[in-house]
Amino acid sequence: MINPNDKNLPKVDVEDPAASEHVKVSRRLFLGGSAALMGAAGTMGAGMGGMLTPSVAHASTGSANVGPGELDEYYGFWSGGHSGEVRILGLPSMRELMRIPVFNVDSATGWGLTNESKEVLGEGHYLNGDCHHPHMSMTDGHYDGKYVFINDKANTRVARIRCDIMKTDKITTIPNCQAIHGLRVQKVPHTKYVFANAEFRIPHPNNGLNMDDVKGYYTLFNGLDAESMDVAWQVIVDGNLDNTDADYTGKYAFSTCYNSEGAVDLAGTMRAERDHLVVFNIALIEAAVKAGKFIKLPGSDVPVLDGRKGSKLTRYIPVPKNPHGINTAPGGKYAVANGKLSPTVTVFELAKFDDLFADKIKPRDTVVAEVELGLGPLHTAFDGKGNAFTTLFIDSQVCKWNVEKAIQAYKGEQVDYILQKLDVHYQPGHNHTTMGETRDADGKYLISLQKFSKDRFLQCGPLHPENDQLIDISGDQMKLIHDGPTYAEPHDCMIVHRSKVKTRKIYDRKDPTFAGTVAMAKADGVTLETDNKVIRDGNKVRVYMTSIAPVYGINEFKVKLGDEVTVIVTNLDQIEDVTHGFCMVNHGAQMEISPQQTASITFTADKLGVQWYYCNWFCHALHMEMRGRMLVEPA
Ligand code: CUK
Ligand code: CUA
Ligand code: CA
Repeated sequence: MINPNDKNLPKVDVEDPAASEHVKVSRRLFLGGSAALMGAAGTMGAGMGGMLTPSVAHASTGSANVGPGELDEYYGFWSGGHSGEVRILGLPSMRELMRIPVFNVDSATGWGLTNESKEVLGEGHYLNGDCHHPHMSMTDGHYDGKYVFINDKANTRVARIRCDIMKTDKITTIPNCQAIHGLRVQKVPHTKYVFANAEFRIPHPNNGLNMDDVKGYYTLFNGLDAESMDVAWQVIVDGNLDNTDADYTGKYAFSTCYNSEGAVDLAGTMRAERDHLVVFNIALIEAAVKAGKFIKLPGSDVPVLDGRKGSKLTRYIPVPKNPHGINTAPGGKYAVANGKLSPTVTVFELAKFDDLFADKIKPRDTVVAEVELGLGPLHTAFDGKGNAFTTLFIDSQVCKWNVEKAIQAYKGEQVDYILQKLDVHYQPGHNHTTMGETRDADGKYLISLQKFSKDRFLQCGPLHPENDQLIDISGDQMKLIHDGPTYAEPHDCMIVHRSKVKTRKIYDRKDPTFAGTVAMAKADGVTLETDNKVIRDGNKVRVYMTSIAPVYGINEFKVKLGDEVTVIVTNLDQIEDVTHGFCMVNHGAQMEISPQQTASITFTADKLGVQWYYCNWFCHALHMEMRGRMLVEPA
């Protein structure tokens, strides 16, 4: 029997600057060492030990080809749509690198099953989610690699993903409203706030007594504190809210509204020729909160401010017609609202917002262009060179246009502001350029996310994947270079240069994601890194075990029928990529334990007799043998 705490087992210090070299060496050590210890030849040894450090993809564009073993230049963070998760793709290869469970339940990692993830999700959490807008925290308009935030339209939540481990660490349910849709971050001076639109108007209080008073319904714009993830304030608005973005001064956020009519049926939402953009003045909102000029709605302590028409905190700019996306250009000079039912985009000059709030100009005076692009403009991305790329949903095209030329044309000059239209397949929604929502827009690639793939892929039954197309925009002409099927309507994504993302190779033993479990162990007198112990506490049994490839520290443990069993596994392996699992057969319990991580799962021992558990993440030549028995005796 191996002692998992044997000091002779290979170790590697990952904090060492030469860690990658160490990891390579330790991989060989690990396999050689384990084989020697077990007296058995590791069949996967040659493969893993022979792994070379991948070379870096050359920076040229024009092809999605990234050779075997080469690394992509960009991380793409993809909303998983109504799968409720976030996915990481490599660009330009479009290879799926990782899935991050957020609002969903994930069998592979145990997200939604482990005690640590349940703490993030909250007790009695929903099993579904609907993600649309992943956005990374920023400092001075640059991605800072700290967090990715994502909305859940389905259950009115906002989640945060920690980018050092790529796991969800906070989820906040937004009170007093329904369906969080548009989400963006404050770009400057840093992401103090996450801005989140609640889409659907509801009665207040929503107690079933005033449902016919449709005019009295309203919804709220939300500012979340990015660090605490508490809702800092809410602003009541006229109409509903669709998408949002922020400027590059930190002063303003703005949201589109498609239902200024306040309708509750489809025809009603299309009645007016113009809806609006609501502009929020962050400093005035903060001052009003500080001055106590707010109300509280039943059900939360969050300060609620009145930002309806006539309020000092907001301005309403009329925009045609059921506008959808709102996108700030990388220079920070302009923002573009996308007309959806109008073939136009509306360009706002953001510097004019100061005068607008000073009542020196009228709302429409902030509009410097309103030009036709084609049918169904939904979202716009930028190349950082003055060009914009707008998806035309109905035309199934991306339209490349020049912002300054559009402004000249709007003034009446004879200029062609449309530079190119490229067919995409089919019906695009969001699009996104490399680094395009930051100051670092580099104009290399554009992603266009299509809602329909129709005939682009082998058919897999009536349900089709979406089609995410990669377009090279580095030259004068857009060039389509890759079709990427995705599952469950991603809506939106963002593309981050890999230099901005620094992930941990293994867990820090002090990681807050399992701090609660560490505290529980301490109360039980257990040291997770060394002890293998079973603690009985009435009919609750806590089984603390270590794991190191290919053994658990506990080979068998006894419980009584009906006991509530919590298994806590601490993975002592220090070798990158050696993740263990824990699965209790026939108990619906399964989880991931990555190197140096602690994870725990609770289930009822509701079956008599021998109940096997096993490691379900392939970790070693003797992975199949990594298992043990729970012996369940009659109560
Ligand atoms: S939305 Cu889906 S295409 Cu939810 Cu950002 Cu525009
Ligand atoms: Cu441990 Cu598989
Ligand atoms: Ca409307």
